[in-house]
Amino acid sequence: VDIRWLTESLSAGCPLDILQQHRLMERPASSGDETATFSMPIYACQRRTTLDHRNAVFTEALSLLAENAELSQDEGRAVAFRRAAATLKAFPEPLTDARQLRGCPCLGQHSLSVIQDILENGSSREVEATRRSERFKAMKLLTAIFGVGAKTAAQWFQEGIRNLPQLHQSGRVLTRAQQAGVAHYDDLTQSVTRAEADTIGQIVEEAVGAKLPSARVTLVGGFRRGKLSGHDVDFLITHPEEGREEGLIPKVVAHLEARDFLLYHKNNRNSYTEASGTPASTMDHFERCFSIFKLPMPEGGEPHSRQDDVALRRGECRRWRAVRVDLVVCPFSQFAFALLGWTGSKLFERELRRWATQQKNMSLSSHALYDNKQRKYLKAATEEEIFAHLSLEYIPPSERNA
Ligand code: DCT
Ligand code: MG
Repeated sequence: VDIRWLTESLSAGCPLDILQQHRLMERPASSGDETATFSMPIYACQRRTTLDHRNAVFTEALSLLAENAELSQDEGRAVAFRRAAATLKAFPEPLTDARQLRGCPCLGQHSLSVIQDILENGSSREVEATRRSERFKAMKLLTAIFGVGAKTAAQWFQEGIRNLPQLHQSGRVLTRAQQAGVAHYDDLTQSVTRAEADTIGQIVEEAVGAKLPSARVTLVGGFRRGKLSGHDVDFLITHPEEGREEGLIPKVVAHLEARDFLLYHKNNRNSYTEASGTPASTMDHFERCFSIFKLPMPEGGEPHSRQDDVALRRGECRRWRAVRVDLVVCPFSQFAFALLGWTGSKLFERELRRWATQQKNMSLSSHALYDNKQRKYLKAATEEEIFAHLSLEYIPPSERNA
């Protein structure tokens, strides 16, 4: 440990537990080389990652390879590329020389060779070949249909389906979700703006307030992290008197349907109990509604989507757009865990769980935190308390964009 840094940190009031985690940093090799100056904690949940960073060209390349691995259902490879991208998102200066990365974690041979290629040639041959590949393009297009995952898309690709007209011609029987996904494809592949998310927030608050006064609605997901656009809008709903929130989803859905705000919905009931075991799984079990909203567009506003341009040229006047919305209801005692779990980013969440397991012998989920050593659940009323249980420095939502 660097004694000067330790003394400064202690006198600045930094708790010892948080200091100990800094021992879990990659140290730059002492080579006397001026470029090797930076050290970075290993787990993304130990770092502050804002939306604006200095190395978009590298993070976009690595994210594309991660996406390609996800589409090939190669989770291990996908996570490796996601972690490498996250390291570069947290890197404080523009990268001009790979030697700057000495002391940075989660950069394997493969990621480093992609970075080196970009540094030398302005782009990576592997990334550009992937971007152009027929399989990648088709898989991206097909998985962009709501209700279609990588497994289904791979099967369709195998059968020669590359696009929506071919899917239509194939005569495949689609699920109800996929039918809605195809019907609203153009709208749902356009990103949702913050203003649209706020309008939907007002609609949801009105519906929830009508069915359960004093219930609280919180915007979560990417928008809570400060993103200006997203692929959907996520809301977490709770009520301070535990138990009052039970069965809320069907009532809210009926209220929204009566006002013509829903194009599609599927409700899931809450299936979580503490007795069902320690919270190891990444899926949560909350009462939940996956939906497609019919969002009215402001009078005189610009047409939002391509489909709208088409509709307008046809002389039709469509004054709404489709938007994916997730409603999640949680018991009040689980609110802090659900808030932390539903704020993301996905990698930040994965890293929190990995930290909990590997460094603290605990299991973290969107429902609870279980201490395997003490064999008990650790309660928390706020996200700050969860970070404290995990001996992590508190990271606000805007800095969880790993
Ligand atoms: N989540 C997670 N693990 C998953 C899926 C979701 O931890 N496998 C959490 C993290 C984010 C939150 O749920 C909402 O998920 P998304 O809407 O998919 O992510 P987002 O960050 O809101 O991204 P976008 O802005 O594109 O909606
Ligand atoms: Mg989201």
